Amino acid sequence: MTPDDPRDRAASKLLSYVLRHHPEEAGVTLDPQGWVEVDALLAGLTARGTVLSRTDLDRIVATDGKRRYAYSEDGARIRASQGHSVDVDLGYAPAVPPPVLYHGTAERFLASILATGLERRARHHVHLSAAIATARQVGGRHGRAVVLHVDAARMHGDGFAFFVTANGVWLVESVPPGYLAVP
Ligand code: HQG
Repeated sequence: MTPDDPRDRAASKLLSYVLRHHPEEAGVTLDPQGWVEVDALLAGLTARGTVLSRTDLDRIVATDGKRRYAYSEDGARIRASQGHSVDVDLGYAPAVPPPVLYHGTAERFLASILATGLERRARHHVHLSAAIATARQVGGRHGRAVVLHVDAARMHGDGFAFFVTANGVWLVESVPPGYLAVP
């Protein structure tokens, strides 16, 4: 979370929680593509004790380091660009991935990953990064980071569908062990 203000950071965490996992906690529902009316969201958060104005929300959306949230074209709705556990279809079109993508994880997960491949766990997809540095940061959230190299070119050739989110995260259903390398 990159907003400078600690209150913005806390609000951004709450937004992720609501928009990806528990919209009911703010008294709102997501439409099938994950969108929620901004006015309803702000009213729901306020009722729950987090008073957030449209100006606050605009600032959080604009300063989030991973560009986690996106407004609809008319600015009336908002959604998380990725990371949901609730059932939404974000409508991303399949895309041709770069030849190599990276996945950061914790060292202690490595043996299991090399045995069964990367699984999506609680999320809709396995998340991959185009940049090693990003993958290392993602891995560091779980422990001592290790970066796996994913042979995306071969996976794509073998028929795996890849998607890229509005904030540049690459998504794929799973990565079988044969496409993984630990440098
Ligand atoms: C691991 C953040 C054992 C996987 C980041 C990961 C990302 C396995 C953990 C986004 C496994 C799941 C996603 C297997 C996968 N055996 N462990 N077979 N398969 N794992 O948090 O990729 O801040 O659901 O390596 O920047 O860490 O939310 O996924 O360590 O883009 O916007 O299971 O979350 O973005 O952890 O992170 P997560 P992730 P946000």
